[in-house]
Amino acid sequence: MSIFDELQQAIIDGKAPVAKEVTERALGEGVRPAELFPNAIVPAMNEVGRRMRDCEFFIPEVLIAARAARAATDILRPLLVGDEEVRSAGTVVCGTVKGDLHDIGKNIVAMMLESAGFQIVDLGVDVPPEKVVAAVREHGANVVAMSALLTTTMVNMKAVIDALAAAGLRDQVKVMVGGAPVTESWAQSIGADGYGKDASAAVETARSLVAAA
Ligand code: B12
Repeated sequence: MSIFDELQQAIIDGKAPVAKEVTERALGEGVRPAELFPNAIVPAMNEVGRRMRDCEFFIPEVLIAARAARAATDILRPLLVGDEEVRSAGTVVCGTVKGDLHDIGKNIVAMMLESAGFQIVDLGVDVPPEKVVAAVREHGANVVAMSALLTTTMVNMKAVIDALAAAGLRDQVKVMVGGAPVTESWAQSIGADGYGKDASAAVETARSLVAAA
């Protein structure tokens, strides 16, 4: 079993101490922090999602798996900053939309953006549009990055865009969206400036949006 498989299995099994130990061992063996996301953490949560959909897992198992994923990401977060050349690429206000409590993907995106040199203002989960508007104003953000994992909360991305327009800020800030149910065509239909299917794409999108501004 590779070290990636070991971490993946620890997360699926919800074993936070094992996830922590395997993550530390992987780093000790010279694995780069960013490699653990596509090779272990993201596939593990995808498998958890499949089991949830197929009724093999219920909320408690999912929460325990999420906690194990967190044990790994907590170790990786400080290491990612500075993984790439440190520079101020821009300021990103990020959050999960109102009504939605999923934050694993959003946190990974925030970490990868941070490691790519962006300043991050993370508003957390269940974020109302007014809070995004206030944060954009306060921090002079270049980009807003919104996450949604529920088909029922995706519409709240449009509410954020509308609130930015109503506040007269829409021309000053680019909006990118993502999350499992979000697609490129959805992003276009709500008037977002960009979409990313995963955290690496989020970094590429944020860079191109800032460059085009
Ligand atoms: C973990 C989880 C939970 C945990 C969340 C814990 C946490 N702290 O996040 C808990 C148990 C709390 C939970 C609750 C619920 N969940 Co849930 N959950 C999941 C699960 C299994 C995994 C999500 C996840 O973390 N994926 C891993 C991450 C890494 O992937 P990701 O979020 O997609 O993020 C990546 C990309 O999308 C992208 N990305 C993400 N955000 C952004 C933002 C930007 C700007 C960009 C560019 C890119 C980007 O980059 C990320 C990294 O690569 C999914 C199944 C799935 N496969 O999605 C269901 C799922 C999302 N949940 C679902 C449901 C129904 C619920 C509940 C309603 C269940 C209930 N009956 O109570 C509640 C809703 C609570 C609420 N109000 O939000 C459904 C949604 C169905 C739908 N069509 O809307 C899913 C799809 C499961 C299913 N198959 O039925 N859930």
